[in-house]
Amino acid sequence: MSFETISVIGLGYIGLPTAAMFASRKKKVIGVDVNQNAVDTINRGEIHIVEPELDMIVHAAVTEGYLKATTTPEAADAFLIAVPTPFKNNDSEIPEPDLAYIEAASKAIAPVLKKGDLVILESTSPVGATEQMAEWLAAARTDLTFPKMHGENSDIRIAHCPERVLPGHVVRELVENDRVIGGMTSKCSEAAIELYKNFVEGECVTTNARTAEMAKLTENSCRDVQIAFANELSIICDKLDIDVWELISLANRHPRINILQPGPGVGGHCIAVDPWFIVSKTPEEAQIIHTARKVNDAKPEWVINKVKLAISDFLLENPTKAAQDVTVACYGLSFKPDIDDLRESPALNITKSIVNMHSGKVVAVEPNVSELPISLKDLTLVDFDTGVKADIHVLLVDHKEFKLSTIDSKYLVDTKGIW
Ligand code: SAJ
Repeated sequence: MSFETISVIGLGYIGLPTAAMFASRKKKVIGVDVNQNAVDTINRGEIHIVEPELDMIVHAAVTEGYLKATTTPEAADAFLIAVPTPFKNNDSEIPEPDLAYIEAASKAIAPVLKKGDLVILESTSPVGATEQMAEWLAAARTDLTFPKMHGENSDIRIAHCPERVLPGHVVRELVENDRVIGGMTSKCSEAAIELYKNFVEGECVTTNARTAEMAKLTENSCRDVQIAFANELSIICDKLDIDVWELISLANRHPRINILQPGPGVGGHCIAVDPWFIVSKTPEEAQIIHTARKVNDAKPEWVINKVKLAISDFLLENPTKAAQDVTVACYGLSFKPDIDDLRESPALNITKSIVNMHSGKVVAVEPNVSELPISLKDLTLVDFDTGVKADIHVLLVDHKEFKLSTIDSKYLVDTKGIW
C-alpha cells in the first residue's frame, strides 16, 4: 500500500502540524478546513496558530508545493480527521461530547472516498465515536464496503489513532511519542502504521478502536485526577497552616510518590474536557474521575475568595482607603506557563471575576500577549514593573519571567507557590 496523497481534515493545533510533518517527508498533502481565513493564511506559507518551529515547516512545505489548503475535500489515499470534539451542553451537570464536527467532516469526505482508502480519526473522542464515524461514511457511500460488515475485506480501512502531543512541544512530540493505533481490523491497523511511519519515530502500538479511544481519555483523566489531588491538598494545607509546596516536595522524596502541582484550576482544551467523555458514558462507575473534575473546576472560586479576603485585609489595615482606591495586579492569563493561549484559562476567568467584583483598578501582567481580547476591555495590560506597584498581587501562572522575580507583599495570593 502506498499513500501518495494524504488529506488532513481540520487544520488546528493538531491537524496543521500533522499535515506539515507529512509534507516535510515529501508527501502530497491536502489540508481541509472550513475556516477560509486559516486556508488563505496557510496557502501564503504562514500559520494562524502559535506553535514553536511550525511556521518554518509550513512555509517550506507550501513553497515546495507539498502542502496546500482548501475548504473542499479532494480525493486522497488517506484521510486524517483532526476536528474539535467539544461539549454539547455546557450547563448540564455532566456535559455530553458533541460529535457534530466529526459528523460534518465524515460527510464532507464521503463523496471523494474510493476503494482502498484509509480514514483515521485523530480527534480525542468518546468510546464508540470511531464506529459511529464509520457508520456515517457507510450511510453516505453504500457503494463501498466498511470493516464492521466486511471485516478484513472491506474497501475502506478505518482506525482511531489519538493525538497525544503537548502544546508547545508538538513538532518534537509528533515524531518522538509512541502512537496508539486502534484499527477496526488488523489490516486497518497495519495501514495506519504504514502511514504514520512516514514521520513517527516512536513505537506504533496496535489495539482496537474502542481501546484506543479509552486510552487517550484515560491519559488525560489520570492527569486530571492527580492535579485534583494536589489542588485538594493545597486547600487542606491552607486550612491547617502548612506550606503545600514544601509538603509536596517532602512527600515526593519517597521513591514511589510523585504528586503534581496545585494551581488556580485546570485549563486548556483537553484535560478539563476529556474526563467528561468517560463520565457521561458511565456516570455510575466514574466516581473518582467525576469528583476530580468537580475539585479542579471549583479551584478558581476558592482563589477568588482568597483575593476577596486579601482586599478586605488591606482595607482593614488601611482605613483611609476605599475599595475603589485599591489596585489588584494579576500575573499570568494563559492556561499554563510560557504560552500565549488564553482559551479555557482559569487564570483568565479568575481575572475576569476580579474585574467584575472589584470597584478599584485591576491590571494584568502577561508577557506572552501584546493585546487583550475585547471581552477584557476593563482590564489594563501592564509590564511587571508597573504591576508591582499594585496593592494586591495575584500570581496565577508560573511563567519563566515571573520565576526570575519576586514580590514581597503581605497582600499576595500565590496560586503556584513561586513567590
Ligand atoms: N496543571 C496543574 N498542575 C500540574 C500540571 C498541570 O495545575 O502539575 C494544569 C496546567 O496549568 C493547565 C492544565 O493543568 O491548566 C493542563 O496542562 P497540561 O500541561 O497538564 O496538559 P495540556 O492540556 O497542555 O496537554 C495534555 C497532555 N496530556 C497529558 O499530559 C496526559 C498532552 O499530552 C495531550 O496531547 C493534550 O492534553 C491533548 O491534546 O489531549
